[in-house]
Amino acid sequence: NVIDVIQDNKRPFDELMSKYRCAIMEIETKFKVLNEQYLLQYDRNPIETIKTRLKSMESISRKLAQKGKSFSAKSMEENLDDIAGVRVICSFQEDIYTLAKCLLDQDDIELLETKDYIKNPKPSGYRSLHLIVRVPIFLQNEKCLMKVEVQLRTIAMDFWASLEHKLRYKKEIPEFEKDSLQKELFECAQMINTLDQRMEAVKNRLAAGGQWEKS
Ligand code: 0O2
Repeated sequence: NVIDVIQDNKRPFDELMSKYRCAIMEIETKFKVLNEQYLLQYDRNPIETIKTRLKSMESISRKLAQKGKSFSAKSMEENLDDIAGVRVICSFQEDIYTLAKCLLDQDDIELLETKDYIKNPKPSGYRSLHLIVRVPIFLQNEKCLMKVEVQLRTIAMDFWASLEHKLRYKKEIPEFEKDSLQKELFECAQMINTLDQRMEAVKNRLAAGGQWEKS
């Protein structure tokens, strides 16, 4: 029982979760700094919002059990990559790749894994760029390297994902209705991708217009 394990020896769990909270702060600040600099250079913000979350103990224990791993602080650190999560909601698809590159070019960031669900969407229709990175955090007497899952997506992709997430976790929907809703959401994902590309094209035309005025 998870509650018993934590209550027997709470300290290692508290310390580990605190380190993940610090790692989230580090990554969030890096993106805020990039947003600030981009604004000066290009006169617009590439980031709409940043959402952060620490995985709940309930969800951590469920995931470890699914993987056949024991529940302990050490096991959490070794077997899970997404305890700390930072979701960066961008204006355009192009911003996603620009921001990812800027983050990964920083010399204290180590890339562990990339999952590009924009170039290769999931069968559900899900699109986002996922990066598993390691970032250092500096405590009073130690430096720790912590894993963080960064999800980068456009506003439109986020709009789709939040509704699809609700569908997956709503247990009272009958199976036949779930299938048809999944199909509908898959088609919406295609439309959203088309929309993202058209908006990107409009943005590029507007940017080109700016150059015409100057010349
Ligand atoms: P939460 O509450 O967002 O944390 P993993 O499950 O991480 O071991 P997987 O499936 O390879 O292995 O990870 P992946 O593909 O990187 O996806 C993990 C996270 O991406 C999910 O976290 C969701 O946040 C998001 N995601 C992936 N696929 C979908 C999808 O089809 N629809 C939506 N809405 N989100 C998706 P969690 O743990 O499911 O939940």
